[in-house]
Amino acid sequence: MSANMQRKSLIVICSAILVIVVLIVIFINWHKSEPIVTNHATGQTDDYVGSDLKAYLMEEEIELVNDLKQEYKLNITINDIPKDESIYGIYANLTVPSELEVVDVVINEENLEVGEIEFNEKEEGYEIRIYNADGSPIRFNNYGLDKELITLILRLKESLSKSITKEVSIEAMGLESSDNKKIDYDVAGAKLNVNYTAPAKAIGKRPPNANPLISHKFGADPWALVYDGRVYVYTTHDILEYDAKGNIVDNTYAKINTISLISSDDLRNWTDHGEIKVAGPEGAAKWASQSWAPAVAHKVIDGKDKFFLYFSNNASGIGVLESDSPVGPWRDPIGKPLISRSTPGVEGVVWLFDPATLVDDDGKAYIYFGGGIPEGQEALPNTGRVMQLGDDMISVVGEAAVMPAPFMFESSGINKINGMYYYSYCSNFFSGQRPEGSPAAGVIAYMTSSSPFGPWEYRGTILRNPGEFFGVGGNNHHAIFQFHGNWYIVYHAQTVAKDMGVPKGYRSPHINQVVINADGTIEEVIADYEGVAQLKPFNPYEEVQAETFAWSAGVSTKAISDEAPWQRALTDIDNGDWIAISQVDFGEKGPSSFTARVSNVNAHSVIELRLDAVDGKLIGVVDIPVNDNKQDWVDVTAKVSEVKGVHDLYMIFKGKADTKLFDFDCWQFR
Ligand SMILES: [Ca+2]
Ligand SMILES: [Ca+2]
Repeated sequence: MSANMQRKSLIVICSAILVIVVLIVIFINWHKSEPIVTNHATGQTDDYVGSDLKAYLMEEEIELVNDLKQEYKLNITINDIPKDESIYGIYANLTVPSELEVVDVVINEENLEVGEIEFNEKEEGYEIRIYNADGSPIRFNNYGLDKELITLILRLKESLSKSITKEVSIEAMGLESSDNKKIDYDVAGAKLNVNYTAPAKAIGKRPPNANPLISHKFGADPWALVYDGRVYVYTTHDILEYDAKGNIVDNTYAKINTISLISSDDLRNWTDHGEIKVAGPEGAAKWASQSWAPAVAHKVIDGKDKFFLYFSNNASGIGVLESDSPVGPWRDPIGKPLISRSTPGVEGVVWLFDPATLVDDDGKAYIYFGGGIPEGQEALPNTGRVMQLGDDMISVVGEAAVMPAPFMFESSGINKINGMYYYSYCSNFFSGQRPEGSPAAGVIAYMTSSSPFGPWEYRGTILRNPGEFFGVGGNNHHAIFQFHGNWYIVYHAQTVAKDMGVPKGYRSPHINQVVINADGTIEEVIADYEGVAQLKPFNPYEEVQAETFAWSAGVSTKAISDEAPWQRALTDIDNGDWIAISQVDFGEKGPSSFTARVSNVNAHSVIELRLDAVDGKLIGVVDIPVNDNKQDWVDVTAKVSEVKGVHDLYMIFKGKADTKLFDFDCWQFR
């Protein structure tokens, strides 16, 4: 045979097979269309003409709530009852996942009059039998309609620790007529999914810790500004860098051109104000390519509050932005670096960066900066500088003076404490011998003086390297500030990155308390995850920004105003993500309702309100329907059960899997 003939034969054979298969399928379906009920007692097939007996479950899906008291109702329904038979029993075999138990079976008395219900647990489910003890027939009402026969009440056996997707199904169901004759129902459609999505895992910052301050984004080289009862923490906005294959690589700092800003009035719950666009094509200072290590000063000029943000354009100069508020908007008042290579007195400074500012009691202001090690001068690099700022805060006066800081590396800090000037800095990583009384490698050390320009006396170490406390080292950077009478230090550590498994130079802001001794020395800080105590309870009865929280998992924030990008909403909300607010004071009366403002609802969602833990007591469930005008912000309200006193408040977001559920602007209890 030629190849051509072979191909033709093959086509004929395949076509014949296809025709046979199609005929078989048609034959099977034709027979299927006849309702067939098997009589198990006789083995014969009874044909209930015109009836197609089906049993099903009314519910389509159950989304489990991790609450042992929560009950789930399952209605077993049938479409018809054979009219010519007396029925003496109803039986059903159910498959129920091991996580659930049937706690009760309730007869629907509108449809059914019967005395006895038995339900027994068996392997992977339950057997149910319904009958009258005296052997009389069961009375059915409402012939000809769908009949909800019985309702199963299910509950969780124990708290769920991980996500599940399982099935509840009726394996068999039927009626017992005279002579033990069984009439089976078609149960093919009598199944439903039971789902539970475990809350997402907190990374880096875990309840009840205060450190790191946030975990939904990074933040390095922190600076703290206290204004109007709040602490504003400005940080270098570390962002993950990837190689061509999508792997996270070491932080080069090259892509950082924004400054991240968060604030708090209790040091435990932080509000995300987003990022300040500082350098690069979209930044306020387009001449600059990077924005690292900020310092921010507040000064009243001509009776008006003014804020000045000093930033490092990599290590080649220091710029300044100006604003009327601590959050923005920011503008560049001079359009060039404030401190550059041409500034008098900066010769010999290796790194022209890391500013720190002090506005003195007399209104004069100073800027401290610099770093790096000239060849062979590790013990006394003399690369730190101090300069007086002009009254306008956007100019410098005179010549920069040397800061004689032993083993200086970077990260200048300046404070006035009890009339004394404290200059603090990070020491270098020189591996040779250090004289006794010198700072160790990568620690925050300090000197004091009675004048902003010195002479300076070296006093010791304030904070050792983060590697000693958190098992992940790197550079050390800090700022010290006073708030409500106490002194604190903000610093960074790679704690979130470590928890993510990528300790590659991505840093997170931390806080610990600083104790100033009576003799003016500073007690060495023991850095830890626990951090500082919450300064006051959180008020849930005023409008709270949803971008305010102590702990979170899986969420991020986004600007909701072009003109005011610090006005934000919680976004990237997936099924199982959550936020938690620390020490919420519900008072003695307690709230009756909770309202949330949401938009971009992409799927029917809920917010579970829980106390004290991600699987703690459930006090309310906010139902969030899909709204027609997606972009609009709408208020959704839920009743809440009794709650009094102080609790951590958890908001767990639930809804369709693999969907960004909604955006969340703010909330309030009433
Ligand atoms: Ca998410
Ligand atoms: Ca908001």
